[in-house]
Amino acid sequence: MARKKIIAGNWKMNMTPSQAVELVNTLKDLVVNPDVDVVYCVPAIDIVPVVEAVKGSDVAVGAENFYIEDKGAYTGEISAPMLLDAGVKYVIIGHSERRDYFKEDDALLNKKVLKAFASGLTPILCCGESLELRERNAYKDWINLQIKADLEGVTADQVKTMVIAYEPIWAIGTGKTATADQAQEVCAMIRHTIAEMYDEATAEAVRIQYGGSMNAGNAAELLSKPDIDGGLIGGAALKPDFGKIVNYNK
Ligand code: 3PY
Repeated sequence: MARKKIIAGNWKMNMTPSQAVELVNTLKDLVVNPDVDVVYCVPAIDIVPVVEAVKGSDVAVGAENFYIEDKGAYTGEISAPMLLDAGVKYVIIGHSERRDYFKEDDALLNKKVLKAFASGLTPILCCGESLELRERNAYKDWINLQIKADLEGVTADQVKTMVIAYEPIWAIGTGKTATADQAQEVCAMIRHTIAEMYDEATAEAVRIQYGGSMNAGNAAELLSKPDIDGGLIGGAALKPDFGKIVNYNK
């Protein structure tokens, strides 16, 4: 069965609650495309108003992060049951900004992936290489190591439902985008790795996004590639342009 495209905005640390509602209202009629699943991954404080604002539409809401315990003395953290109760469906895990600034390593990210599944959240698991790794042609091994470590103990049935986002770090917030061929090469490699770890049916089912300066100008070409099943969108998710990305095939 053909994989349905999934376009998710990663708002990062942008949008106050009132700005968030304004943005959702601006985008309301622009993000309608029956061929695409649309997700807004928003800061924790925006979750409740954004869930309210998307009511009646097909847009799902995601979190940008969570912690692996259900509750307790973890000042500043937010748990899976809290997210679920607020109406969240997806959660970004392992964005390079969290790996880098917040020192989240593969051991923790693997626990987050397992916890997300155990709780009923769908992970959007990010992976990707630095410029240095790309330039010395070590990026494929690096990404495969990330995937294998982050998915340890995850079942084939779970992988079939999740999203993996390939985001080369050198293309994040830099305005540089991987070419469609570069992005396709890595997304195909990730699918091949999933086939080796699980089986062909799992590899065929898992949705793999490209992320890293995807915008209204380059989305159609990136999304025409056979192994690119969607996008994780940074800056362009905060503008009406997001609607053009969602409607890349119109
Ligand atoms: C970007 O496009 O900058 C992103 O990091 C998306 O997650």
